Amino acid sequence: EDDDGYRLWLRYEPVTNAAIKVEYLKYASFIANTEKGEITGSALKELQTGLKQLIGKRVPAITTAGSRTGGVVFSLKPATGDSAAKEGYQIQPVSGNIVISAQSERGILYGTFALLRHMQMQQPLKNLRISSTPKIRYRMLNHWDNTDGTIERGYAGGSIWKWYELPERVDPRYEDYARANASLGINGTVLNNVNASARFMSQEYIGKVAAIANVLRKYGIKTYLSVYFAAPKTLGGLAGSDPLDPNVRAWWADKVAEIYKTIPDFGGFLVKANSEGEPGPQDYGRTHADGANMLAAALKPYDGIVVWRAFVYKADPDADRFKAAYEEFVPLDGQFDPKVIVQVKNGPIDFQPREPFSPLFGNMPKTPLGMEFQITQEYLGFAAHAVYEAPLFKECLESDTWVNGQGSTVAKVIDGSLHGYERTLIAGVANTGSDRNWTGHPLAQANWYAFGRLAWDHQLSAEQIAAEWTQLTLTRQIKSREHIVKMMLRSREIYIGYNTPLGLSRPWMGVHFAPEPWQSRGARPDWTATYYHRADSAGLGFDRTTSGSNALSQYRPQVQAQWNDPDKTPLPYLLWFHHVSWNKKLGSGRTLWDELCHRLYSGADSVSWMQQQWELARNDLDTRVYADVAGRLKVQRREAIWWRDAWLLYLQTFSRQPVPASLTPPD
Ligand code: GCW
Repeated sequence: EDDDGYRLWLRYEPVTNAAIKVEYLKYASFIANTEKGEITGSALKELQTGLKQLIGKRVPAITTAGSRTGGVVFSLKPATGDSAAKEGYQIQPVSGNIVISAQSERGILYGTFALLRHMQMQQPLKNLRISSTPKIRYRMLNHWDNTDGTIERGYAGGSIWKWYELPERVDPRYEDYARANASLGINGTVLNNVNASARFMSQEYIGKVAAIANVLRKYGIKTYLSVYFAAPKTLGGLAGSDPLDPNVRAWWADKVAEIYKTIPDFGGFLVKANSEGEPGPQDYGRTHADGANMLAAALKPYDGIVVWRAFVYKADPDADRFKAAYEEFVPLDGQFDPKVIVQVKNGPIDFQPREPFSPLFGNMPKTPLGMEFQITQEYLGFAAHAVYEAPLFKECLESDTWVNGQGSTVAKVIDGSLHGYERTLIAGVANTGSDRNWTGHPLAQANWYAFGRLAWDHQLSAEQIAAEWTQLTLTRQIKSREHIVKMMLRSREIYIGYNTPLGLSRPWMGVHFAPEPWQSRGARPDWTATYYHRADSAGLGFDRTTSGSNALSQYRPQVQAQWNDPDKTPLPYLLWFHHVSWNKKLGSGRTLWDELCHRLYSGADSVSWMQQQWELARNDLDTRVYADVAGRLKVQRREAIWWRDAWLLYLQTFSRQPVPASLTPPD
């Protein structure tokens, strides 16, 4: 059996429950597909593949069911609703058949994957009634992949895009990538890094991109590109790239026309501008809105959109980076073209293990704001540590911004229900690479899965998704599944425990893996660790109240009230907002120093607990997957201790206190 993880959650293992198999066979005489479209063709192919493996039967395709019963029927209805209704699907038994109905081919495809998911979990079909529509319109992956095959912040090998052999050779893996995404409802993908090479705008690369787009299209996925803002100058040979210069505007209009001639359903552009040294409109004294609107104008004749990132901050030692995106973007609210979506990272700093939600959410009512989550584990232990991210995603989505009173959650901002955004978006920075199992760490597949499931329906729970994924991917045995799900659900909190407890942030520089909290203010102060955690002899943490940077003022009063009093701030957020003295008694009854020691120790110790959970599931796991994860957990255990000790030895130089004896029993 091919259990190297390549098949992800689409393994279609034979159904073992005899009664269920009998029931499934009752609906396996035919698949009726009246449509001749490419996407329903993919749905048909997937269903045939799935059923062959699940129940061992090759199910013939027919064009219409007529009066026949005992099959699966694709029923495409006229499109009447909005875009969400168009992508949704219904599945139900109707006079002896299972009918998948939808208003678009995509809906049929998503319904087919939902049916297959149901069958992989050996659920009965009798009384099956599923009706589902996506809550967010653009559900995308962002790849940070480069032309040379490397991936920025990628930990699962090189890029799956083989630029050097495209467009002539099209790797079959692109189709499996598309299947996996479509099975979750992901409908867009940005192929290249936001630190973009201008080469992607060259005729040569547009041809390569088109070859990939031809594959993704069959699975309802649109292709997008990141753009290098200065391309008119560097590639086009113009004097500059000023967004208000008519020559520059004409260059982009021509470029867009060229792209659409080759890729008629091109999705649009993703832009990182005036951020971390990337060029942008500010180089010409223009605003983010000027830059975004210029690209929107070029895209005007087409369906494509502009996704403009709000990840900006300046090298100012006196500024608080926390406040930067809000300060630059809120004043521009109302100035963006309707084709523009502003994409905001979940937190105000940078994908830390725990951040408060970005204060931009809720504060740009006239501009659709999209969510950017990072699936790849840049700050979560790469592919060495097991961290299940759904709790992180959910924590942000469920945060209450209070902008329109209680219940104004971040989820309601990005799904458009709070401000009536017409275009809504959620993006995940991909964790996929050329490793045979796609994500390096076998359990990191669950993060790709969880992102996709939440992009479709942010109301699903982290637990439900973990249980589903484990069952589809690792084992159907309930006991073992429970051990794994328990371990997944606690994994992020455990990581935070030994890595960034109590609201610490950015204890790393460089590659973002090793503990380096001692990195002090250097040439670029905001690229040193001490800028963030502010350890000194008095205490630890960043004061963001009125006595400090007052970043809290960017939130509504009710949110401020949760975080502005150090005595009331929930401990997980404490050091995000307060500089706390070492001996201050916290709500836990311990001093700050003792609490830190406690959390660092229990975090590191809990990795052993994770190892135990994994051992308890061993008998129901594939031997290779078992061994792979067991090995990585050993690495994680060693590195958790390394993190703990690095923090403690460093902070001790300020606190001048011992680690409580209860934590370090003599051996
Ligand atoms: O977290 C930082 C990363 C950079 C990344 C940047 C961004 C793509 O360290 O590698 O660049 O964020 O999101 O633009």
